[in-house]
Amino acid sequence: MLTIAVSKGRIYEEALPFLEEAGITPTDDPEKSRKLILSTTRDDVQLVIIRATDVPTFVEYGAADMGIAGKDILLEHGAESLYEPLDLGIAKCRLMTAAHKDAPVPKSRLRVATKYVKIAQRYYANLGIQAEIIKLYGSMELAPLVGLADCIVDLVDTGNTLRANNLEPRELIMNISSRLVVNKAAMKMKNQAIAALLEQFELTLAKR
Ligand code: PRT
Ligand code: MG
Repeated sequence: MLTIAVSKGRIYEEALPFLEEAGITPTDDPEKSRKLILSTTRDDVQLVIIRATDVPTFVEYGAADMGIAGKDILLEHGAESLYEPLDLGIAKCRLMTAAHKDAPVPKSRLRVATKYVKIAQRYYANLGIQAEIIKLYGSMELAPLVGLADCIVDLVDTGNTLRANNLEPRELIMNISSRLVVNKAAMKMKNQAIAALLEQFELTLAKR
């Protein structure tokens, strides 16, 4: 049995065509079902539906053989222990800094609100900027509006969320897309099955 970890929402929706071309069609819709393990039209493949941030953990420990996760999540998790054989080019966005339109240049240490603590720390350290990183779990956009932070580090797609909150994008930290990750032991033990899937995914990518 091959277990693939995916999160609900945008990653699942965009990953579905890849899975379907490999003959993997889930027998339930995760948006409607409460099941966390979904069987598929292939007896040898099941999906586990988990939070996006938990995908690297499940794959790292071998609870899932492979998974699909955003590069943002992988970098923040520190996914050195995983193989990352494929950029699926889905769920694309940009990791950016953003601030209020008329934000003054901070006089002292820059305060940055984000859920990407490690990435932000590395980013500002590389620039030689002293920054205090404040960990939030959501609604980052609120932080500059209420004086919690000078700026935020967050994902931007259309920019609508920033605009709706009178914030503007500033610096691009990196372009983000979702990657296929594979557990290292599974890569050896289930090599045939995984290699066949990878090949199928590559074919799907090549057709795009
Ligand atoms: O929602 P939940 O708390 O369960 O988990 P999650 O937020 O980690 O999952 P989800 O499904 O929202 O995102 C999963 C992955 O999708 C992320 O890890 C990214 O790799 C990728 N992705 C692509 C995005 C976006 N685009 C995106 N726009 N993830 C989040 N957003 C959010 C962003 O954080 C901001 O709040 O959308 C808002 C900005 O969008 P625009 O269009 O208004 O700019
Ligand atoms: Mg979300």
